[in-house]
Amino acid sequence: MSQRTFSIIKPDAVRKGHAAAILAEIEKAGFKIVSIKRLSISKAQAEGFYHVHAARPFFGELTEFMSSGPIFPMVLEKDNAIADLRKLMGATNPAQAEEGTIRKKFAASIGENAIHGSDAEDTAAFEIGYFFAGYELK
Ligand code: RTP
Ligand code: MG
Repeated sequence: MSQRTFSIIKPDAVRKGHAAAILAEIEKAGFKIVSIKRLSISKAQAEGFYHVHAARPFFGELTEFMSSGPIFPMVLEKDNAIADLRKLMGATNPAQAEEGTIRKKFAASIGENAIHGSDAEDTAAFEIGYFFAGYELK
């Protein structure tokens, strides 16, 4: 069944000029890009987005990084979108990511790992609402 998920092309990938190549991988894998924009977020906005990780030791580093430059938040749609995007992204640590995955191709480290993807239906709904208004999702 068709499902929506939320993704971000992270600041490292944007800085390196990989945004279009990552979008091409996403489209090639059968995702429809429902909505996309380019913006920079504050540290406080990054903290709100990643609130589930607030107690983690890497929280400061993560939110500093996510607010370090422009990002491309987007909403993607296909059958089984949430699980399929996670598969296409590869493991959080690019050193462990499978051949052919986005993190294997474009990510440098566990901290700077090129792309975000929602991990469940409830987090996808929260994350879509964090960056997009209803009128942007038609
Ligand atoms: P994401 O949320 O960004 O799609 O990544 P993920 O699900 O694969 O990983 P998650 O556990 O949700 O962690 C969120 C982001 O935090 C950074 N991280 N750093 N230094 C570390 O040990 C560590 N662990 C996680 C990563 O950038 C990860 O994407
Ligand atoms: Mg995650």
